[in-house]
Amino acid sequence: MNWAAGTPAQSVTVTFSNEYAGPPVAPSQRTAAERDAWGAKLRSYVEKGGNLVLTDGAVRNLAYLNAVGRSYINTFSAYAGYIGFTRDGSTSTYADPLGKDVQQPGAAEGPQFRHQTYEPVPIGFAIMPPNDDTDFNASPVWAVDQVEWERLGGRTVGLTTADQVTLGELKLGNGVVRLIGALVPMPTEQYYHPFGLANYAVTYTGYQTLNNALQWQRAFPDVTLSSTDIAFSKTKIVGGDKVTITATIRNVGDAAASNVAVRFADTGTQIGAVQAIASIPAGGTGRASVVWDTKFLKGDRTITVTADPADAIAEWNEANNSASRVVTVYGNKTR
Ligand SMILES: [Ca+2]
Ligand SMILES: [Ca+2]
Repeated sequence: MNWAAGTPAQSVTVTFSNEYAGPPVAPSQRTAAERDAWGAKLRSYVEKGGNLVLTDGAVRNLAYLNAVGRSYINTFSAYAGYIGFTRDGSTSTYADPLGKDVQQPGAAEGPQFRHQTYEPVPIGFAIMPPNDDTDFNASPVWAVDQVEWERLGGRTVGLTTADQVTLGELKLGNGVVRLIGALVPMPTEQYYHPFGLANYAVTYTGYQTLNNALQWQRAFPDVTLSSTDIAFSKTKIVGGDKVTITATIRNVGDAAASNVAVRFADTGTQIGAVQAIASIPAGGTGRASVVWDTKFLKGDRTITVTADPADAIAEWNEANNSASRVVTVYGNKTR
């Protein structure tokens, strides 16, 4: 007991308000150029074979990546964060890799394959107004317009309200961007939250959906050739002939190969300059050739062709990049 204090208060009144009372959020200090540089780096990461998962407000990065127009990226509020695992409202997408294992015994499913992805209250979002017990939509959702998304080649796996994609994948180069529009929104102090705020409040479906989105096997090219892919412009070569050697390089990987260097050698000595093929699509072929001057040469020669000799390209298999053929150069005493 503090005898030095004044008379204790007779009563204490504590009030809570749904109105945010803190200072206004300061505008971003980033310049448009910095934002564009950020977007270009992210896009480059994806195009080189990465998997970029964008959730909640980060879905806006689709615009910074120049992948989706900003006007097609929407935000709205729902009673709780949810995704309907469907593309058309009448069939489910549970068989899609991004919908895998969502539909489990005991996992609640609403109309149109709807599953809740996060709980609103632990992260501060109200589910009813202050003075009555009606439903109140405060939980943020970010989405891309379905018509535009699919026009751009995006795959729709989930919707939150009609035509608003909240789960999907868009291929860019060798990689993918995946969006989850309702998963881990920033907690808010805007509403009554006497028991504090959690950092996130993901449901079973939220965890499973994120787990699905994080699964990714990067694609790689694989350039290769065999001895039968090496061809000569002459069937009988006589010393002094200028022979064009053509190599067919095959990309047996699952990603395109760019700037494929090809080196030709005659029994260990490089023939001409290292050649280049601008691009070989996955499953495709490209050709490179060089002129071989056989002046002063005679007898059996081993012609070796090596794709990516300096190993500038990461591939599934680095040990299948060379092949050789032995050809005979006949003497010609009159030359
Ligand atoms: Ca290879
Ligand atoms: Ca390589």
